[in-house]
Amino acid sequence: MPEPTFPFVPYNYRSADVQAALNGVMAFRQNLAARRSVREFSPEPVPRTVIEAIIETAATAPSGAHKQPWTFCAVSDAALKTEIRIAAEKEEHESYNGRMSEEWLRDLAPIGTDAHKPFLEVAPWLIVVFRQVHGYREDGSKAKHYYVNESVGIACGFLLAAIHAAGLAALTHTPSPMNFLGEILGRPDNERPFLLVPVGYPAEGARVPGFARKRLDEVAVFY
Ligand code: IYR
Repeated sequence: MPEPTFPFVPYNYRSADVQAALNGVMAFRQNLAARRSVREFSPEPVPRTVIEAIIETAATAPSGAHKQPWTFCAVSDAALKTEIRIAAEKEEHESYNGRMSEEWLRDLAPIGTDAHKPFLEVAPWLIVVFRQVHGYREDGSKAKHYYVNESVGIACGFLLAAIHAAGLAALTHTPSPMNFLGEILGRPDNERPFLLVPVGYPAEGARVPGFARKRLDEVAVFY
């Protein structure tokens, strides 16, 4: 290995023993397994401090060459949420009425989604995650970013886990196409919308599809 130029610091994070490892991962698994995508939100406000802590957690994700190629836009402003809803529903309407294949519509039928997206106005926060296709140096020149989709995807996983840890619910929403998000939020030209995540408490009486997850033997192969 070449001599690193970063100042290196000691790192000795580890479980005490196998039992502690199992206890740790089982508790984490049980907690994460209770996370569900929610489409019916309560309008109950969520303090900005909670959203800040959630975003700080997401931003601990690893990234290509540690470029941290993400921007998290947290929207609670009602007028902006309305603007986003109107633009999203316009695109979704086109999608559900012609752009999506028959197979796609059949696959979504069990979940019961349609072009109607009230949660974009009802949820107290919309976190819009942008991926930075490149960065800008102080002098305005372009800086390369690496593995942007992988990095931002991992950060979004951390984001969803943090939202759940805060006792809140979220939806991974991808209106398509979603260029309108950069326009409405006035984002710079190096940013592309990646994911739209409404955050809040589930509405009273909210329900989610009663589906099961794949078992270990269906998702893992050991060699
Ligand atoms: N983006 C659309 C359609 C949609 C697509 C998939 I794949 C889903 O898992 C759910 C919805 C919408 O949000 O309705």
